[in-house]
Amino acid sequence: MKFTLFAILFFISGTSIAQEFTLPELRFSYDSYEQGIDAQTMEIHHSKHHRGYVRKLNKAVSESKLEGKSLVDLLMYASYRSKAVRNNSGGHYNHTLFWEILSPKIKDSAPYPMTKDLENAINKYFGSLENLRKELSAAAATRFGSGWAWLFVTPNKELVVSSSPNQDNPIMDVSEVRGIPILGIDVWEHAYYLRYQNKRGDYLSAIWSLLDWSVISEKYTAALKDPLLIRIERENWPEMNTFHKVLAKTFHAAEKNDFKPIRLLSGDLYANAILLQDSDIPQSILKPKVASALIRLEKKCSMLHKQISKNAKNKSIMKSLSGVHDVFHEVQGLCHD
Ligand code: MN3
Repeated sequence: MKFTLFAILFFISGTSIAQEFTLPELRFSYDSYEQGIDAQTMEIHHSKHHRGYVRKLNKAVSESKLEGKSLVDLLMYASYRSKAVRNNSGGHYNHTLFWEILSPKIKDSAPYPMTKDLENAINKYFGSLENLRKELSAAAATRFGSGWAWLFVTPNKELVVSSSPNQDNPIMDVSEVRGIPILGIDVWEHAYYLRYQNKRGDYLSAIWSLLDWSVISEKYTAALKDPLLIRIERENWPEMNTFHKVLAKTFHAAEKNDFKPIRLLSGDLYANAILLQDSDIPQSILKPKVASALIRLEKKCSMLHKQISKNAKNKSIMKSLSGVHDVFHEVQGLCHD
């Protein structure tokens, strides 16, 4: 009886752990992509490399106590994450997208058609599909070392080509221009070395012939409507992110009765409050309430800095710092209304 109870408890806790990331199946067999990529490369890439990213991601997430976070949340704040979380969350996301957009062509049948909307957008931003191919190939070919080439949708709903190092991608806060990828090309050597060796250009032509424009079109339509675009736009506010970092360092220490950080960094905090107040507020939260809260934030930081220059007591510093913290959260609240 006891044993059964233990077995049930074990089973229940076992299922709650099962919230882990898993390796997705490929849509076709490893040998279906032969026209562009050999079966052995597909198999090693999927069953060894991608599986490795998934395994290391689960390990890194558990070590960083980030269980339960979505993959997108891990990517969004990549700059705050450990190297292992950043590399392996990117590795998992990027490869999952990569497998989805590749389809072997069935001989003599029509290629996977593109929607009119995507075709119009490509013509608008690149002139033609051929120009997009050239831009993507150039981005992929000039990416030094390992990385990815991307076609993605920005918060302004533009289509942009970029490349990123390692397993980074445009969702990450480390990217200069951010957005939702709809097409990604793996330019790590493990993606092509067996058949193409050092000829990355030949590999890129092969990938081009495998692209499934129906799937990419679906991804384009979904990206345009995805609330993640608005999140990226609002959080793509470098001055806000820098201010937040300095505030977090000083406020949380002071809460634990350590006033060294704020005494050292009050000038920094004030300087960043000025930069924040002068910065371009993201379009979707551009409202008078936000602008006036930023002015108050700057005044409070100025006052706090003056107090510290006059060597004020911890108690009054805490009071002012809490005031800064409150206004900061007021701004954050206004940003998410
Ligand atoms: Mn790869």
